Amino acid sequence: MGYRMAVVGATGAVGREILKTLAERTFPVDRMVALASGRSAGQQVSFGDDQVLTVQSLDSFDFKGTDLALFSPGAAISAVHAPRAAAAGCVVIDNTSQFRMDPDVPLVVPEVNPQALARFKKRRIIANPNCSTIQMVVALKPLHDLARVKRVVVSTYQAVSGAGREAMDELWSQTRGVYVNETPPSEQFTKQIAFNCIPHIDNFLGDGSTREEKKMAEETRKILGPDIAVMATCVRVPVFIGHAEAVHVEFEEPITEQQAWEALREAPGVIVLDRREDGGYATPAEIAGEDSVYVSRLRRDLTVPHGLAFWCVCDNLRKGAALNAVQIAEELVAQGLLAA
Ligand code: 11C
Repeated sequence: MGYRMAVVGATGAVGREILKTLAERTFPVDRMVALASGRSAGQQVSFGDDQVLTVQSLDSFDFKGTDLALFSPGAAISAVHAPRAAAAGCVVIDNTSQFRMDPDVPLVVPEVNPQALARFKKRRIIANPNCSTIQMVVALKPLHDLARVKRVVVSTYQAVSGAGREAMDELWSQTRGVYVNETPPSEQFTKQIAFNCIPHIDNFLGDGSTREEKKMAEETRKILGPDIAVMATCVRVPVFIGHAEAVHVEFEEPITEQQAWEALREAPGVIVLDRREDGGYATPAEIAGEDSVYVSRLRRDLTVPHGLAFWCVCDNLRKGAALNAVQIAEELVAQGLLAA
């Protein structure tokens, strides 16, 4: 028995990864429909080893008879079409920022707060967190269970794929252009991304922070605990796939490095790669295509009473987006919340 499914935003970087992940994990699918904006309708995307799907227009698609839709089309499009799908009886897992802070929409990372799923029935929408939040809360959860996280200071090093396929193309063409003295202008980013770092992801807010930084703080509180203080600086770096984060954590209670190591080694979705020697840590180039959150450079932070610092890296398109969405679907099935 399988589900009648749709993937919305099927031609984008995350949409394609969702199709690939569903097939790899043999999610039970009876019928798959690929949807995108009218401009992409007619394109073809592959699903599994043997299916080629012709992309249909989202605008004219009737969600009646679709059990589950995984959305990744951009927040403005989800704002219109996710409630429309839900009203037609479809369960929506939305990968955009549109519904994340809605109190009636659970924001779920299955390794961290699977119990939150039970609240999805009011709107029939479940939100997938931002990629930079997901990897951080997966690593923080086992430590929070041990000693209660009080405050987090995080600096991110975010791959261009977080900004979509055109952004990946821009890094490629600018990098090549620098060598031949013909650097193309920046269209996807506010400054040159090749051989550079840009301390600006998403729009600026009135207090000098950016929306990406605000998302990390608010989403972490919604998922892990309402009292956790988060200060984030989010930076775009010239990496194609794999976000990295330097995370500094202050805890309510004492916690030793040994306790933290052991808890992280046991934690679902986490791989500790931490040898205190040259190369004994994970980097984005090595973990692209992997499912886990890699934790390295774990050490004490002696500048606060109960402090630890670590480095974590994760494939932002997989666990940061597509895989987490598919794991939410799997969790819905496991909890008996998804009728076929
Ligand atoms: C980036 N984290 O790397 C963003 C992408 O709120 O879903 C995901 C934006 C979001 O640019």
